[in-house]
Amino acid sequence: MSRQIVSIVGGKETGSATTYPSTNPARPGEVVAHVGLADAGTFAAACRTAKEAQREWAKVPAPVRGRVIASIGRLVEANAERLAHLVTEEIGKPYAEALGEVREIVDTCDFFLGEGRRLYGQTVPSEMPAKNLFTFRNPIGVAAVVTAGNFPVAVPSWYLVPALLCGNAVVWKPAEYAAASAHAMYQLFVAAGLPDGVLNIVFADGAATYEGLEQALGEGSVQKVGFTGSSEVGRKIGELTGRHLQSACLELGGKNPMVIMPDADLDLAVEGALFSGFGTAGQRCTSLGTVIVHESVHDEFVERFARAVGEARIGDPEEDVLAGPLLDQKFADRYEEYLTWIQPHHQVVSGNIGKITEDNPRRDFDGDSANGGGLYYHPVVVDGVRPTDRLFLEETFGPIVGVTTFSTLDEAIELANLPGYGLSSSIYTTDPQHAFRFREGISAGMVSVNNSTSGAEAHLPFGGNGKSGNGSRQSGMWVLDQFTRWQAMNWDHSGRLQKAQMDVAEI
Ligand code: UN1
Repeated sequence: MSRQIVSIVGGKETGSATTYPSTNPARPGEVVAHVGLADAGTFAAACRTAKEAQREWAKVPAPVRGRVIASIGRLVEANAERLAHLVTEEIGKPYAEALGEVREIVDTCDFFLGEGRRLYGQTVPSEMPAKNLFTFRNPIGVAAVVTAGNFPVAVPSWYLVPALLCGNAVVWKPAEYAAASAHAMYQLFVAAGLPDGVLNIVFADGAATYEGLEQALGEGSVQKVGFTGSSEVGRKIGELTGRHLQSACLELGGKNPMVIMPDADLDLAVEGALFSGFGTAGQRCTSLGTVIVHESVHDEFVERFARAVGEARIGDPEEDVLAGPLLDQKFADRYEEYLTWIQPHHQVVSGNIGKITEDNPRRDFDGDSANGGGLYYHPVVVDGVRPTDRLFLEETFGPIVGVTTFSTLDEAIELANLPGYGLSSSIYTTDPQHAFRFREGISAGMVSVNNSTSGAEAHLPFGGNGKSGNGSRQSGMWVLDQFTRWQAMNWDHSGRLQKAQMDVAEI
């Protein structure tokens, strides 16, 4: 049954200029929600409304705001299955993963609810007698949060929960193709007791969002932009925010490497590569891009990996499958473009490529492949990838993994850093020396040893360097620095004017 949804600003539904159909990628003819899209003016107005509401919200004591976060966590937990089924229906994420994604919102709330009773500042010694120095964390004001649809609820919660806890108001612009999931999560958040205007949801296309953001930044009603999406758009958001002397928290793409040492447990490595490369149909920013395997174990690894990929269950995301369909038609179109990057010097070792149809079938496939069917694609492993290939250098958001070889660990690290992203990475080895040398040399924000490139836990710093972001971190206690600004206070009770650097106490 399809729904009609529109933006909600200051607790009120707004009108919309156009409508976007968010469809079920397993059955593209099926509309999950008709989404009313707002214009740039509505986006900017939402930021002004948020600015008003923020003043009162900031006055609510942080422990009380923490209790609201606790209620959000409980409400999400109580509605976890309903929300997860909606995520599966709208973006085709396998149900077990969707439930895990909802779990990640609860984890984030669990982590931050206690922060309401901490949110520590410091007392700092002064260089002068009878003078006290303090630091305080102040809310920044309004955060505009623009999120992707591959994690339509968990990743937004990484921004929303700490931003709200710290006393900020939020204008959230979710991806249109995941709007119903976002809308359902929004309703749970506000039902937990957020005053009107503190959290606003605006559905808009990219151009209206950019224009609205520009206006809001110009009017001084946005102090932080949180953005998860492509490196290309992230660069534009970073430039726009910088022009207005505000900062952006950018979580962008990845070309995440997995290094397999000759001493690795190959069974474990195959399992890790399979999940990293093809879980979520390869559509995580942490998905595996290239396997960099030692030349001595290359043949054996590739043979086992190709077999595992061939046997993996792809199909109906409500079932127990490794991957369902791609997120949306626009991602399927882009993925078809990535397939054209396959060169004559490459060997496709996984079998068929392209969309799974009756004419291009896959064994054990249990999705709908008839009449154009769902957006299901063959998982692809490409061997013989060279460091100069597009397939090696650029992010391919979808089920395609490259394989290349190395002879020394230094060479592997150099290859792993070459594409210039720096989000996640992984090494399979039984030698701790190798693991630590890799950790030191890799430019990624996240390093796994004997585990997948994807699947970070919600209380660690999540984020990347280089083309993967501007060094900001999206989760755990580190995110508090995104949503608060430090204020320093000095209090002189000596009864005279003591001048810093000039009146230095003698021993
Ligand atoms: C993303 O794809 O934007 O670490 C985030 C992971 C997930 C989050 C991915 N917890 O793979």
